[in-house]
Amino acid sequence: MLKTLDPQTQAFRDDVIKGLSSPTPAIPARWLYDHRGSELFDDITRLPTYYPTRTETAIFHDIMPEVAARVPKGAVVVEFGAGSATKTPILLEAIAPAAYVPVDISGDYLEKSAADLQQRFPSIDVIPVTADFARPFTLPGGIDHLPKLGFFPGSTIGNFVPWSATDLLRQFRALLGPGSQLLIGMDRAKPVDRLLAAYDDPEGVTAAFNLNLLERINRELDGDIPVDAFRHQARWNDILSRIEMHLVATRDVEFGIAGHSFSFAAGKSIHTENSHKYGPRGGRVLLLAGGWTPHAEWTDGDGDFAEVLAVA
Ligand code: AVJ
Repeated sequence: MLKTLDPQTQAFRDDVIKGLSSPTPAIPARWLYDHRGSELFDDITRLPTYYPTRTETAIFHDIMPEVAARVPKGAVVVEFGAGSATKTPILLEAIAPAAYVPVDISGDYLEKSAADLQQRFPSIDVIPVTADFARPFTLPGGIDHLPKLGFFPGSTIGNFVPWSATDLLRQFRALLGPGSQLLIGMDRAKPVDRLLAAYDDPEGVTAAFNLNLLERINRELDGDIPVDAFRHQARWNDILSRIEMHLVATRDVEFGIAGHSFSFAAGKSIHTENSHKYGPRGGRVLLLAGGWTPHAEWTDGDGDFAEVLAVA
């Protein structure tokens, strides 16, 4: 039976049907973040083996005076993503911008976090924008004349394959304008055992995060995937310098989603996320290719994670 779906669910269904019909099945990583997925990701950020969040937070505490010295007074901070409750306040505190514009596709979560930040920073004009930041959108009115700082923490850029990462960076440049700056977090390449532990924790939280995608498909798209027939796997792809998350069928299975049927032989996988890891040069080249010239870069003492400030 044909059901009328909201545009978001329709886009989800189209991505899932198309993705699972491919000879190399894959589903775009953005669909991992429904309400449950966002909760599980939050749990991931506190895992002992998941180093990026705590490392970047520590870097922020160290570098904010230097960042503030390089950002003009009365700027507008545009954050790509709703903002992390721990990282965003460190930046807002340090640079005291005139306005803060968080951009996120999930309207509910965005409104909530924007309201919290507005209460905490009454002198900053908090203007949330509900949009997919990976697609062209426009900034709210009244801030055209102010200097802009783009903020893209968390190594989210690593979830985009390099050609689409450069497209995204160019789109940020077109949005913010020449002369604007970008503060971006990039995870660094490091020994494979540490990377695998970060994406396949002994507690099984990342496995639950990944498997939630199948539960979401069953919930929202009228699917009957036997979730227990899949297991989480983190793989290091050395030639592409990235962690890949997969869901691997542990036995032959057949299932249906929104009226389409699929069959997976044991061992066949669904590729659900990429997390690219950059060396110092590679990270800078990516930014340059995207139209941004790095002018300052900071890492933690172990060189696990980098924060780059670049100018358009
Ligand atoms: C927040 C999207 C950057 O790639 O490290 C964490 C997502 N996936 N564990 C990352 C993620 C599995 C995370 N990003």
